Amino acid sequence: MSMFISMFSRSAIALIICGISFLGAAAQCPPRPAAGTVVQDALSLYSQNGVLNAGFNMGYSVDTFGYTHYCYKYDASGVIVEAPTLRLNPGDQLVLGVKDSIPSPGPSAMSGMDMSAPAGARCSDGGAATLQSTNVHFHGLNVPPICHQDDVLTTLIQPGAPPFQYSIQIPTTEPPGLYWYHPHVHGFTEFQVNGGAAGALIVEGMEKYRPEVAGLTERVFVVRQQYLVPWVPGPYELTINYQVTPSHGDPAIPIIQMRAGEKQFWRVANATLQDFMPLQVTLDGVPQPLELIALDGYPLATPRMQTTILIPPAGRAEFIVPAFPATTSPQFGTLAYSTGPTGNQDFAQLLANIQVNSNASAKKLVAKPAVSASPATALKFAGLKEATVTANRKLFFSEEFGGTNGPIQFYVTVDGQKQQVFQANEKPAITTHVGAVEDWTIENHALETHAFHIHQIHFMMLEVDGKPVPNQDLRDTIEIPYWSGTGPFHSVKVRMDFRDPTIAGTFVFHCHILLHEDLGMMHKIEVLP
Ligand SMILES: [Cu+2]
Repeated sequence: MSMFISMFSRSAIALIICGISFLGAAAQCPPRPAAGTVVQDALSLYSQNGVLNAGFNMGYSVDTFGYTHYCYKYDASGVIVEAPTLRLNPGDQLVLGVKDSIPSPGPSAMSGMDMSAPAGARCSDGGAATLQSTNVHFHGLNVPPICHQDDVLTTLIQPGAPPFQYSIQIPTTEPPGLYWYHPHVHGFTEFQVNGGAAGALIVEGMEKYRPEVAGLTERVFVVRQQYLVPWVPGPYELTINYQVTPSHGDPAIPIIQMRAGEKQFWRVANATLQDFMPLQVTLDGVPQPLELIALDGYPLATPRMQTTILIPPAGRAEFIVPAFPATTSPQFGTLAYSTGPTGNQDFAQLLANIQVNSNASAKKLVAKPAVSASPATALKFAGLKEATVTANRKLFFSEEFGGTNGPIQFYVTVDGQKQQVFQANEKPAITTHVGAVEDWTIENHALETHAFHIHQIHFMMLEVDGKPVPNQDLRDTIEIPYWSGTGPFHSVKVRMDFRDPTIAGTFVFHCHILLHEDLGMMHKIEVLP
């Protein structure tokens, strides 16, 4: 998307870079792991007696190579660590205080699209959204879109304000699996996710639904992405658990350790800005069979063997990696992915070398309890397949070049409505009500692949390009391939479940290429009680 650079003046870019000099030491992110070292999981924070109580401090710094780092800092008994993994059981409460310590004036004094809600409807500090404002979206959690829970439309945490308290009850029927948290201030999401502000959240109990994982060593890998200058596509690098992968020139390769003869349960979050990742584990160049257990934090009805697992930006995949003999040298990486004529280039990338040891160097990270005697209860969205559909809708992604509003505009549009970018004060593009079950067909009219995401609920996959899918997985983010310029548009048809009264309220659906979201490829949906 090289055209895009012209939207931003060189002075604006210089201003962003100049911001480095404004930094105070207190805001700095902790050092990241050295390249070519053993990949470590993030610190896990566990709920106790049904509550996980924690505090994050949002910081910012620029590393010696010029990459900006935003970071969720957590004080672990005097040691500052980044983005711990939050672990909760269904029914638990997450009490999370978030303080904004992004320096002000920080990376730039730019103030962008004002997402502030009308006076009286604001949560937290209000005011205008700037590069220094933040908030938190709990991606995938099926929880209310209201103040102090998973609201991104009216929640703004401003620098220096007292910590903002999130208090979220994890539903008792929440699917066990991998979720993630990240900032979601419209206009600035890419900036803050760029280089680091993202972490994993796990709802425990996968072994109750997928006993295949019971007793396995578990690893949590968060793949992030950083641009030298966010908003300006150019050099970028991927990181795995904050360790830089060999993106440009640096030959050091992260190391994942496994014991010889040991299967492992990997939980991988795509926390990149825009990267579609077809993941593989290879041995001597041959893709190995991976047993896919869950997608987007929802256990599959039946596990399936795949040699390639595609996760769009913001998607998650949980799978069992086969055992390898000692002295073999498997590798973990992502293939290149074509996002179309106007899309970003998603390169093939080695993420880690797997070191298979006969000794016990790879410790068992989580001692999984034996499979619980308590029966697995029905999860959220149970019975959706058989539910009566109350409405059908069609939406489409599109892009416009050379329009009056700039060189390029990104739209997601409800069929029959006018193409327009997201506005903070817009009326919801879709209004529905609690109890509705809707089938949405989402087309892509652009020459670029987009990633559809809706907050608050998962949706059931029904069709791709008009053909029923073999596996009706529950997803919260799905890729919709680009239009080649001729022939029919690609589409997915999904079933939306608005039956749960706790998700009543106003929330958003958008493209999860974060630049697109920031530029308005998003709209509101209101679910009336
Ligand atoms: Cu997009």
